Amino acid sequence: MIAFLDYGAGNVRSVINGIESLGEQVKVVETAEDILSAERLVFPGVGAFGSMMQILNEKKYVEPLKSYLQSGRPFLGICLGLQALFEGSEEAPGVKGLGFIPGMVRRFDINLSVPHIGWNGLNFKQPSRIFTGVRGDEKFYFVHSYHVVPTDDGAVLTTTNYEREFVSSIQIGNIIATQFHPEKSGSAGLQILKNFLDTSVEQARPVRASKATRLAKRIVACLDVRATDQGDLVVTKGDQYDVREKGAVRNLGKPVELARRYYQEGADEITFLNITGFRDFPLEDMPMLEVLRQTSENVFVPLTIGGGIRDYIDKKGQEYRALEVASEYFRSGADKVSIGSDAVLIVEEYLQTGRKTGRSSIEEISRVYGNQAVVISIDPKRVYVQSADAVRHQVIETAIPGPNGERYCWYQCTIKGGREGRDLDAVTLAQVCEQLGAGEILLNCIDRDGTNLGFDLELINAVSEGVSIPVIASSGAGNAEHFYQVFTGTEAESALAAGIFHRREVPIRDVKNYLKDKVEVRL
Ligand code: 1PR
Repeated sequence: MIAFLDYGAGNVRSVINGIESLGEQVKVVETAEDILSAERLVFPGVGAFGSMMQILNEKKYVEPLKSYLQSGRPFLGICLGLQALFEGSEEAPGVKGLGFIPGMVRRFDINLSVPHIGWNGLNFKQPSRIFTGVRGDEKFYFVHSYHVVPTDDGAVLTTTNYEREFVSSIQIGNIIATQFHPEKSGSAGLQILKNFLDTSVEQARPVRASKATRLAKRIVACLDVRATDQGDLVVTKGDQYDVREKGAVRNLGKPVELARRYYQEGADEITFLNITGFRDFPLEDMPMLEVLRQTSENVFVPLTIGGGIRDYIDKKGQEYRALEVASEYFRSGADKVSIGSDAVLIVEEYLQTGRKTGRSSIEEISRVYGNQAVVISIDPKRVYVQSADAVRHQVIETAIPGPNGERYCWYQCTIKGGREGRDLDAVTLAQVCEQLGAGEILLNCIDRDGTNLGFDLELINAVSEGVSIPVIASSGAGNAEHFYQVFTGTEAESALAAGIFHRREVPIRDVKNYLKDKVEVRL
């Protein structure tokens, strides 16, 4: 039995699923006594340092945790569960950590995108039992804006490079903690969990060929999900957002099965978009939550879910906050949520008033679950204009002229799945959402969706140059070369595709094999 410390701030379901998939059982800690009597303890921290320590203090877990750590019994901290071991964090000045390891948690002060999101490697500084059976060039999933800085190197197990070298895991005897998420790192991550649980495993120190580790470009498989007219929940796919063919909703398979297939084929991340979420409120449309629950049982890469994240009043007058919808998605197994239509409305209001309300879905969800958990899904389409100053939007000069030879265009935001165009451009939307706390941009493109013509590099450049958070390029992938173009022609950290994967035209493995000697990918 593994004692499991869940203080209720995010998706810990996947860690439990990971442990259970290895045949072990988990007991969730409910009292301080459960910590003191534990024989093995797993602490997967999520959210923000300040609120984590506040909850641990309120539940009176701090002293029991300190005495558990002193006892030297096996402990695995993940992400914030690593940071908690230190004296304090720049994320919450004045708030004390557990102080088990001398040192502080600092924010990344670098020129690259922060948060550091994605698959990166490890430099092995010591042998450890958790590395038995792990390849030296394996990559693990990270998502964080802060990293630990121990006062001395004695406890450092691995480092990772992200502009600078930072500490990515520590070990002191049986106390092990990782900044990366083993439960989200595919089979290599599960191997680490397995090794931690089996204290009889021998130590290993894998060897890496190259000097510095590198963040991989991510390949994301996207599943647009909705009910057919008969009420079956299916993966569908639009052609410039029109998902009907001869009047019926295209049915490309079952969501849970397809997600599993993409995980096995090497997808670095899986995104579900509940595409009718703008009219079918997710808390009244429970099948989507069930899809997440079932998927997270055996898909061990990050899961993003979007659709219907907004405030809502039901027919009985009951009010729901967007935060409640997001919380339900996280509890069901999501790691990130994506916000589409609501983000447009929030930014419109912000641009009118110039004030942050603190109560928008973006602000509330990022405050509770962290910026990295909030993705903004943008559904823009091109609007051609005659000159750079023809409209008050952010206009780009384009190499693809318009129908009347126009050499300029702007990207109009839409809501409700592309049905309604708004007086707002995609670059401004992304910039304001970043200020409000979003951690990533999922950049679709209605003109390219389902066309197989390749990504709209001009759109991706315009948005990624305007923000410092990572951008996921989406819409239009037709072959492996298109991924190469987007990774070399833009700053996009990841690229998403749907149709070519669903129709088995280009398997994810082929995309990775094509890219492997050209750009950094996880193999
Ligand atoms: O507005 O917060 O409720 O979220 C609704 C979400 O559903 C938004 O993220 C929106 O992008 C999505 N959505 C709504 N309607 C559609 C539709 O297709 N009719 N899908 C839709 C958006 C676009 C991509 C697609 C890529 C890659 N789908 O996700 O997967 O374009 O496709 P490709 O590789 O085949 O070209 P809210």
